[in-house]
Amino acid sequence: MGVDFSRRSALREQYEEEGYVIIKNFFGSQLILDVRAELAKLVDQQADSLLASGKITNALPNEPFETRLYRLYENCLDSAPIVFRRELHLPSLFGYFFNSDLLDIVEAILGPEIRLYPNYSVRPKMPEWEGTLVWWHQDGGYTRYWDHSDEPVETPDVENLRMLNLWSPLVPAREENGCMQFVPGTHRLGVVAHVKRKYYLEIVDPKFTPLFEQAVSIELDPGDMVLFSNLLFHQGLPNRTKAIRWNIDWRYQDATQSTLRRDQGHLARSASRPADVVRSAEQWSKHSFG
Ligand SMILES: O=C(O)CCC(=O)C(=O)O
Repeated sequence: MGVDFSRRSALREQYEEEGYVIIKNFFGSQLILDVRAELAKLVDQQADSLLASGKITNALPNEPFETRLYRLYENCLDSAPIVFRRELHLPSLFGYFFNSDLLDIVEAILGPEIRLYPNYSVRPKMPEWEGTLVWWHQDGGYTRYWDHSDEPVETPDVENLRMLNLWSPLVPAREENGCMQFVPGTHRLGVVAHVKRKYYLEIVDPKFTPLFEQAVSIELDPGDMVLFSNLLFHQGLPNRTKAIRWNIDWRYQDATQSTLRRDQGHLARSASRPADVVRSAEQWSKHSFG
């Protein structure tokens, strides 16, 4: 495909203005099928362990990808996985995380030294469960207050992180099944205070809450993606359907900076350390989370 220089500049301008930019039809249908097939194997493993623990008696092998994990856990949603992370060193995900057309766009925004930040997830957003309700927040809020421990820890320098978030659905994401919402332009506000909720952080300062009325729903189809700032106010709506809203989200960072974490991520582009760049699906599947 390839994204030419003037298109990359236009995307960058829109990203800087609004704090996000949507790109439709970016990932191909075969890649999406491959990812879904590999994730279906993770769901098989979940079914096996539920069977082994006696929590279910039927592994529902014929249930579709869109519903199986939910049906497996519907009587014990509290123990359902909220995200997959360590499991994501799957060959197909190389096609998302290290996609060279995507990295060209990322390079236009972050510069030539790029790492995949050590925070990449697949979220099976379940119907009707508070554990998958992501309140209004900035990702920078997590980096500052609550990223690598159970308790909030104040981390300085978050505003200076040159970081870019990506989100792409594996099923159509609509308001009804819990698509994300953004408040355009809020990436200019710096990192604001967040409070800790049971599962997530939330922005509750009345100085900022009127901004939520300007929320835009980010409805996307598989293959589409949205790039957004780690400072943009965003939330995930409740999933009011009976199916799972599966998505992938991941982040890139200027690799010359500190991750502000113990984990160092994985190099995606580098002129200074070319030997450390992840170059193939096979290599990716041999690495581990971190
Ligand atoms: O997927 C969602 O509903 C929310 C995801 C999110 O907040 C993020 O990717 O930063």
